[in-house]
Amino acid sequence: MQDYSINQFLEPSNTPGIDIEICDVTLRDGEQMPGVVFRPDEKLDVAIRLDEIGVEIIEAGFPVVSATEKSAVKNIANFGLNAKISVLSRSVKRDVDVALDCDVDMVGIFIAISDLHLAHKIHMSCGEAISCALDTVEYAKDHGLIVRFSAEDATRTDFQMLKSLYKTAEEHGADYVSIADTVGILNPRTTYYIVSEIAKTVKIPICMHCHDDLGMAQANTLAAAEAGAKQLHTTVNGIGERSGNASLEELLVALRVLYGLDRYDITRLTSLSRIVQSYSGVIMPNNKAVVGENAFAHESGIHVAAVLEEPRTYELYSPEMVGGNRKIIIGKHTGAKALKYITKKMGYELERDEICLLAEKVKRYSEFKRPVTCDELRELILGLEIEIAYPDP
Ligand code: HCA
Repeated sequence: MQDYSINQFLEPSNTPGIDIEICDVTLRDGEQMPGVVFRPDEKLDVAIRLDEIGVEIIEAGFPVVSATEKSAVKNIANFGLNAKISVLSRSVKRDVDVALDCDVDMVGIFIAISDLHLAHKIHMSCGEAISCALDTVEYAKDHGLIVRFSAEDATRTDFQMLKSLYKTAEEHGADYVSIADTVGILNPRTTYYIVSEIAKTVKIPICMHCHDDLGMAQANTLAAAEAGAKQLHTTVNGIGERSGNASLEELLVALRVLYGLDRYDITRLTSLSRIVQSYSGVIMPNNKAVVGENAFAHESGIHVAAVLEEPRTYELYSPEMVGGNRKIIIGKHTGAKALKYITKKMGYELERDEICLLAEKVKRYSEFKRPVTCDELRELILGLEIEIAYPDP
């Protein structure tokens, strides 16, 4: 495959080596997006596809939510995937028992000790909350589970308290500590600082779970990786609570293009995105990176002419790399070179003056505020005047 990564800034000092694993939470946090429900067969299909990409951990659900959820998780856990299967658990032993019934490898046990959450959600003192969490961590460890201990709302929790909580969780057997930026308050700089400081506090690996309320989930997740976070949380298409989570496809492509990490099969990303759009009903905007309809679409005459000669002029990475397609759009900005190329592909050999005439017609029709379709272009080539209704205002 063609190397698309021509980047003068990719010096080792600018892009430190990173050692990460992905924990995809589409089937848990993704499904918490209002209105999203995955059927058990859909959950299994998504889990298989995540496994084919090479995602190391799949958070398959929150099994205490319902009997159907529990059986869907159990089915995934017993399907024989390479990925470790994890579930979310509150800091109560009953949730761990349900996780054990599901035959999962790992459990993410969470508690919030930010003042806001203690006062207005869990209605406990900080000491009580910590003691519930630690008991649950110990219980899960005693029952053979890999334990990720997560401080929910970590990024609005007093930092000394947070560090001491992580240290204590490590002493109680947690295998990972997890930073949940539950309301997406971080930016890359603060993320880097927090992860670096926590890395000085605990020896066990750190996980980063980012939300996108300020549109920085993706950048923050990368900053966490640069600061030494091991486990990065993602969802397909970035779906999740409110504005969602860091998106799997954007993260894996950034890791590939900027950090040279090539162990994931990212050619499967576009098809996975389409499947999740269909199962979730959450349709991606055209300009979504990597998987949006426009990710490799070109209309401007200048761009198309260059892309036809050398795609890297206007594509950072190739559509093939992520299982997508390049599209040349015919519209207001279309130039002669693009029309020559397209009409040739359609089987026409047009002279220069015919191309110029066609370009004028295309510009006129594009005033209807949408691209000209191939059928319409054919009719224009044949010299027919075609009827196009103006779209409703
Ligand atoms: C939630 C919980 C969580 C947990 C994150 C984690 C969050 O809000 O439902 O497992 O680390 O964002 O705080 O998703």
